[in-house]
Amino acid sequence: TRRAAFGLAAGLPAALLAAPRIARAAEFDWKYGHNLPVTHPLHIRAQEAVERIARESNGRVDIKIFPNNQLGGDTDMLSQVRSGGITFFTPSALVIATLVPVAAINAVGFAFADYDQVWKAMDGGVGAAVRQAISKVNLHAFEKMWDNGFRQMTTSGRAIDGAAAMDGLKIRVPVSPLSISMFRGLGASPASLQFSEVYSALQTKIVDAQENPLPIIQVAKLYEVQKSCALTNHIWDGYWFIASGRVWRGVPADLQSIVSNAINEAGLAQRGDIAGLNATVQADLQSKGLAFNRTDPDSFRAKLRAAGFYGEWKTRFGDEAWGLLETAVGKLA
Ligand code: X2X
Repeated sequence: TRRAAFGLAAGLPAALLAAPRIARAAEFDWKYGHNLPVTHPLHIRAQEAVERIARESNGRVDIKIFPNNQLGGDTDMLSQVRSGGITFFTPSALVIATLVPVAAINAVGFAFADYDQVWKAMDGGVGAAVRQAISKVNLHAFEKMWDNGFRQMTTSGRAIDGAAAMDGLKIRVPVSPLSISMFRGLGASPASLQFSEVYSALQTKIVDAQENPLPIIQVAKLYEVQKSCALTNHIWDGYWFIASGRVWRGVPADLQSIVSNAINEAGLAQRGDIAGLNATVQADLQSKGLAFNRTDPDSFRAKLRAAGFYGEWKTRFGDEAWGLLETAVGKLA
């Protein structure tokens, strides 16, 4: 909401005069909601960006962060950012795909071999196509995608040692048609739940398994309710930093560039944080009792191919988007 700035009233205590951000209302007073604990690099770097934006805008922009699903789960925050109830949200590609189907293109099973391929695609043609599609539903996506990570599978039951172990596995996946299709293709029994419900669903054994990048398993303490982790790297997932299109269009160009620069640069720093964590997080989770095993991606890929997964999603995404992905990663289907 845009508020008129008012001058400092005479007689305010000196402490308030010394802290103009507190003493006067900002011209732009915005809310940003996300689904992660405050210990995750996404929150930490977003917090830095918010402080930088306040500073560089001389207090004209005040963004308040609501972390950890305080405003509701992903589905709720997605509708709030569409209605303008909140100004910013960071949905995973999987989640925004419920609204913008092509946004799930980066999550095609076993598409990316490594981060070089990921950032080449997401900072290049694939990311540009997705942002274009996001703009059509009246949302603004900032240019640099933030890292969630390569997703790994954990379970409280027997270790997932290969694709055969997927048969009948009760596994939580995000609210994502692609995830449901992929895990059905692997023979599992997937259930869509918002992230806000995952810990308790695992604890009460509503589901036995879940899949997420290791930094999330760490900060959300999922190791407390899971026994083993299969390093599958089955999906690379990232977060789009999005703004309400209506609000964004009303922001003067000078402030747009302050906000965009701060958010995009924070996103690049956040990618570096996840890269750093990727080097240490497995040892930390092991020390907390989570057992790890490697898996052979070929057994999973073969099962997906046999289930028609690649053919189906090539059709659903369309030749153009699929072609952009294949430009980055090589032939898929
Ligand atoms: O819900 C999840 O699993 C998470 C945290 O990875 C997403 O935001 C998709």
